[in-house]
Amino acid sequence: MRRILGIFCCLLVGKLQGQDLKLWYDRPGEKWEETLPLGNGLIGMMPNGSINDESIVLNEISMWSGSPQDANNYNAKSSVLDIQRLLFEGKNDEAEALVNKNFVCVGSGSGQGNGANVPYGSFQNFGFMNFLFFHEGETKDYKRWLDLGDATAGTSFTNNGTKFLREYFTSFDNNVGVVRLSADKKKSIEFAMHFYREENIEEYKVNGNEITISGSLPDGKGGKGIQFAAKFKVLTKGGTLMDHDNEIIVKGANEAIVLFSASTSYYGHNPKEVVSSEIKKVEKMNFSALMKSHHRKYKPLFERVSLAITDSLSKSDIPTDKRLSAFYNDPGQDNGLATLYYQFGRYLTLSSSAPRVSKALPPNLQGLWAHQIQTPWNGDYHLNINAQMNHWGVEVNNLSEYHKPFIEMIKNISKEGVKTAKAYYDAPGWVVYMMSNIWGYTAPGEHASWGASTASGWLCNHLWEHYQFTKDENYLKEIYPVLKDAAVFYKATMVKDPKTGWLVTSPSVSPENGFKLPNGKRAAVVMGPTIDNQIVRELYGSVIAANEILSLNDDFAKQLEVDLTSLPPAVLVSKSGRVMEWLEDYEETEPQHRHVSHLYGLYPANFISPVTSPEWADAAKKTLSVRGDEGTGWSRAWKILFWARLHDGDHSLEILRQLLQPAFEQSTTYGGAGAGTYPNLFCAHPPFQIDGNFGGSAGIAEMLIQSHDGYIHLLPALPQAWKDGNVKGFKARGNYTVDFEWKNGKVTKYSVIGKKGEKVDLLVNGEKKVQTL
Ligand code: FUC
Repeated sequence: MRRILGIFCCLLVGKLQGQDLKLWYDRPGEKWEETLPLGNGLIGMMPNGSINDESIVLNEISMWSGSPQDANNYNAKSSVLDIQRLLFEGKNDEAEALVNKNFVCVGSGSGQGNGANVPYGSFQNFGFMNFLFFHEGETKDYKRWLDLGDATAGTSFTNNGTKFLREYFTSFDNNVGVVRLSADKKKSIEFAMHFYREENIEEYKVNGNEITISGSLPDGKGGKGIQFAAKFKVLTKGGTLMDHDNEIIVKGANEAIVLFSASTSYYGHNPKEVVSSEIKKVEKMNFSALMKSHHRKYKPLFERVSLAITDSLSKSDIPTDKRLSAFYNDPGQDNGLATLYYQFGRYLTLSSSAPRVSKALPPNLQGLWAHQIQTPWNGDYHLNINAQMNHWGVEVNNLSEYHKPFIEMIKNISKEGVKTAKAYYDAPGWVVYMMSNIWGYTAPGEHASWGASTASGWLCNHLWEHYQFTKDENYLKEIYPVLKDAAVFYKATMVKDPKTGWLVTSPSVSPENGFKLPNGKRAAVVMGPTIDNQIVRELYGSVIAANEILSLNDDFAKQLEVDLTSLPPAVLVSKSGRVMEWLEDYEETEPQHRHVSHLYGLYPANFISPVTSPEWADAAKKTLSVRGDEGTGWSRAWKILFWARLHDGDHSLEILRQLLQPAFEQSTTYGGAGAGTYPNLFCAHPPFQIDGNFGGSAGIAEMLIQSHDGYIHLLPALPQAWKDGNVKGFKARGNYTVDFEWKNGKVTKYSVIGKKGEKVDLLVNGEKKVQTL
């Protein structure tokens, strides 16, 4: 039994009005980063809205080249003692040379981030749905848009007095993409349409109103890997339709609908059969029935949360790209853009993963959108911040089931990672290093400086957080062995630092920063970087807590309690008053490095808090002031969360401004140049990387609600510019759903939904409250 608690139980129900949910533009998209993303978690479409050359980038999330590979170096374990000895002796540069020789992966690894044609593989573009139209003369009233409220996009314009409308969506009900072309005058729809893919098409058939294609991607070992297929069907009202070469040509129609379906053999089925049956299922449905069934599935998910920040200066009436510039110049002037960006993050979560199907994949570095064959960094699952950040918002944003594909991936990785633990340490348990792919890659990367940090502990943070938010004990039972075996690995491999007696990981790195040694040389390899100390502390704590909750009486948990007393403190403060990144107070090679790994304990973990550890919180502030507000897209997003946890909403808003800095750069930079947000609101690392979108959206939620300190804190980091607002449907740890309103920076109404009879602790307007539900 659940019931509503608190004041004003009927508060805010269904209050979606006041939300700003549209991205819109007054010209077609010229670059990919101006086109608008649609996706149902399996397939994606990005129309550019061009008047005569409409090109829709097509995607399918399992479009991966490569194949399973064992990249573990089974001789690595023979070097580990030497590496550890060199680290004990302070010879980090020599240790690093040995790591690079014997403690990295074997073979081609990730292909140095260009793995499309090696076994690691690359997530890649599916192809393009290209239209040629024949509009001549004057075009006016051009507009294209993406509506987050119903997950549809559109393009409209008037050409020679006729009003044209193109509508696009990827259905949340059936696995199809739909494009409708219509006009306000009969017989006006004329176009030629074809499919294009740069490589690996084996079959391309045009038959009347259908195009079917199929092919296979390289397995990276000289053979064929994933098979893919797609089908397009053009349905017209009036006019004529014919096929010609590789095209379908429509003339003088009143309306046309193009249906598209794509799939791959990744799911264990025959993609050709599947795409045919998907099209068959919908071809008899009319457009409005298709749209209705899409809305029926999408809207309840999206509408779980509404957020409005009152704003007399909203700029929703100017195109979104121009709006971005205006916000960058004055972030206090368009609160609507902050809420739009927040909901865009939720929209991207819904569009880039499909927990409703088995073998669903979590969003990769680009969600599920790609316009290239070789995507940057293989569009993979980077695990030293990126794939994690993709999921930071899912719980608080009331999309908990969207954690599941990632959790399933973690479970699979944990099976493969048993080999890696054996190969590198001859250890029990499982480990994964800093990247993975759909093939279950777990070995370290090709180079120590970025490839030698373990991620298994950090992944367990997700397993645990999902429990924290859902309180689902059956789920906890299911993942307990995965949590435990991650701890088994760390417990078996940590060494005693001879200087301090602390138990530490070795070798490792603080992603992906380096430091200057007393001998003047530079290195990255250490024992016990702060992030590892925090992650292991957190993991041991979760195993101990899970063991207690499930009454397992597992002896191993007792052993961890003992080991916990020998771990380094979660934070060591340097002479300069900052959180130390390593056990030694080294000087960083890059003081403004984009990774701020030593503040893992501030977010996502909870060791540094202005309430429970104010000195550490001060050290975190100093750390951030030296690190600076800028950085790559995702780095800026992380800093929104850091400042929110430090209860400084104005600083969070300042970083949101930096995150929304208009970006156009497509080539890779690392230092923050060109970073920010592209016209289509995709985050610019650069290049496009979706983690910053998810992190930014999670950051906005974190400014408004927090629940990691044992109570629900409303408005923990409210910027002055966000004076009034209301929210419905945030989730808090403990499986609570929280609605509230605020005026002049003070909460005026709130309600919490939870389990009847439970007591919930709250902090509202600086006052602690205990309420019984
Ligand atoms: C990590 C980061 C980079 C980039 C890459 C995909 O290695 O350090 O900035 O985001 O992942």
